[in-house]
Amino acid sequence: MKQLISRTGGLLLAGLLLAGSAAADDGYELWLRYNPLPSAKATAWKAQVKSVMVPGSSATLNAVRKELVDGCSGLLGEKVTEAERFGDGVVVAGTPESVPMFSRFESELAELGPEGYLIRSRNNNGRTTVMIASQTEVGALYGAFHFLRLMQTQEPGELDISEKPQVMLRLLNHWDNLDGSIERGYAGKSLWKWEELPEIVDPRLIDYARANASIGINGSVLNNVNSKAQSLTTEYLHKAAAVADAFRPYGVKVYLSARFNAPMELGGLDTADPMDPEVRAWWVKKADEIYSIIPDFGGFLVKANSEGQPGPITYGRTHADGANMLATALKPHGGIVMWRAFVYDPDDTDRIGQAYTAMKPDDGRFADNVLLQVKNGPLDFQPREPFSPLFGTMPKTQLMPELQITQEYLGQSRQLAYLAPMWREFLDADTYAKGEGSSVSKVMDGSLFGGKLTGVAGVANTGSDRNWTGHDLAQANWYAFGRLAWAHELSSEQIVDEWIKMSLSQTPSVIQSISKIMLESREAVVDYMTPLGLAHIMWQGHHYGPEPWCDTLSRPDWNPVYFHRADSEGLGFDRTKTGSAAVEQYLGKTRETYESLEKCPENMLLWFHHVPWDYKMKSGKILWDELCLHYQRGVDWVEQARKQWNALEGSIDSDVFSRVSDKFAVQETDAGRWRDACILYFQTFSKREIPAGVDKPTLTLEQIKQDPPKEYP
Ligand code: GCV
Repeated sequence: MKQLISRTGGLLLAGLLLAGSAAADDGYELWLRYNPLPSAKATAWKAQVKSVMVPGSSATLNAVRKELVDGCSGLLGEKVTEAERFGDGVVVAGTPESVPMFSRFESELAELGPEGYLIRSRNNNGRTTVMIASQTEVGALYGAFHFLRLMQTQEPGELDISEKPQVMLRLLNHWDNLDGSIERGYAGKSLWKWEELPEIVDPRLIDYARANASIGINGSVLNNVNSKAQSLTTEYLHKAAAVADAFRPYGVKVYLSARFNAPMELGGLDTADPMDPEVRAWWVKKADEIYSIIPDFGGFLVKANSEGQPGPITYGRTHADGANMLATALKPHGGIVMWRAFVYDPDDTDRIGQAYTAMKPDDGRFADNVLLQVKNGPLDFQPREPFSPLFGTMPKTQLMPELQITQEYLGQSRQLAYLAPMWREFLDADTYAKGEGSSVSKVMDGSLFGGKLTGVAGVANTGSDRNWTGHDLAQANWYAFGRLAWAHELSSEQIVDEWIKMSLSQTPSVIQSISKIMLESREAVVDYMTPLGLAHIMWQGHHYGPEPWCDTLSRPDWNPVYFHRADSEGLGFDRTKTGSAAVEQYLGKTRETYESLEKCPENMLLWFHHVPWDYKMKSGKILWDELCLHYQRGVDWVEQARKQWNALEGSIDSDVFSRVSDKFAVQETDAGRWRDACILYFQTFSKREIPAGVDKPTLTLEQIKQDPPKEYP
């Protein structure tokens, strides 16, 4: 049932009318539910919002008008009309072209740029008006969404807001395959039904674009980075064009992952060498074709010479050679290349150091329409990693962080992990590239090193599940990615507070309770999966559940034993001078801190050091005991969080409540399994008793090994 029912009293009838029926809340509407506000808040906003005026008839302006009318009507619990003229209680939105009186803002709007906007309220003798203005229609749409967010998160008052995004390219990366499956997707099938396109365009694509616009996401890479050349055929370009048409009114551009050897697979050439004139000509022709079909195509994302993907190294060329060849083809059309730094070579000494070794020599060699897309950490989206040393060490290259919204290594869509705190940790990390205060966020927004292009990518957690993200609370991660991409200084607390108010409840005690659970959730996952800097000990292949004992994969650097290095002496990977020396890729104080066993933050300890089992930790306990207690703490947290969630029954929508409650039951069992498996396995090396305060495993290690965790779904 819609949450409005009991707690909003007088609004019940209006709410039901607006909702159409008392349908179950299936999570489809995300943070755009626009459920009626509590009556006191609604009454206060009604003084400021009586009608909406959005002159013009373009697809984007129609979307602005619809959003404001539907949103205000839903929130205020009564139909908000469209105004013909500007006057008391009118919310007017548009550009200086569509709303001539906005020409007075022209110089301010010019400073805010094409995506920026301002929101102003004016009070004349008790008559209030709200103006939402931007240079562009899409900017006005962003402003409209901001205003609706304000209505849900604040009390009415004077508005004087000027906003512009801190990063230019705010993209989702979809690892969607052409057969509808999604690599590392845990929420159903791909949203793009390639077999039906271009004739049939699922209306859901419009809802997807609208949700993205509401948080400022302005681009989508439609296909997996493990790409098929087929996506670049004329047939598939027309399909992508239909998707681009659906997204365009919402300011979401379409990009494609490009397979580097497409000139061979599609063009029949016998090489993909980026210096070969025929190869170069093939890409120029392909780019021309793409832009004739999708005039505002964004560009290519490329995974090259990584995990079996073709690339320029095969031909004795560099990554920059490969990227620049594609960049040259796209340049006349305004397109860009996002070249991934996720490369590693089995022959190297330490997998985490390899992106640096491969990419650093190319610093300053990439064309100005290339961004190097770098995962947040040097390994692979682990529950906790230090930041990649490439941030800070490639000052002459435009760097674009790649974050993973889908929870490949964090419990997938079965477990709660609110990721904003993890991303905050990354964005706030100090690279020391120009002394103290050289944070990763300053590399990302271009303020540290300059650069014409800035961007950030998030590997999407969306799919065809009715609630989009599998776990209802994982919607908050999609939301948080967009909000941080737009304004990277936002706190995890503010983002979750907004999301809860827009998605679940306006009741302070409920908000507080859910917010606490969500804010703590990622650290709990770290505790019961990979505490103290452990990494990559998940089950092989699907990466769900523990398999620290795994040593059978064909490449050593795919095996958990490669990463944790447990032996009779201790645990952890020595990355100091006495080990792989990968710590030397960091700069200044960061390097000094990580390098020193004493100074290294304990939450990264085993990432950088091989630590004796009886090493005294800050708590005074030895490493072994501390490790076991972290595992226990994670499990205890899940038990508590589950209870706290279950106590919310009746305070939030009953369907959302039950779905999340079911997920917590799974999380509790699986967290216990993580604890037992890891403690029993590491005990075979430490040869020590499980300390007091830690539950004794009920199964043996052999029994656990015989029962692999189930792959999604
Ligand atoms: C798309 C990890 C994942 C792969 C993914 C790869 C990448 O290895 O397990 O599924 O491939 O990263 O980011 O390219």
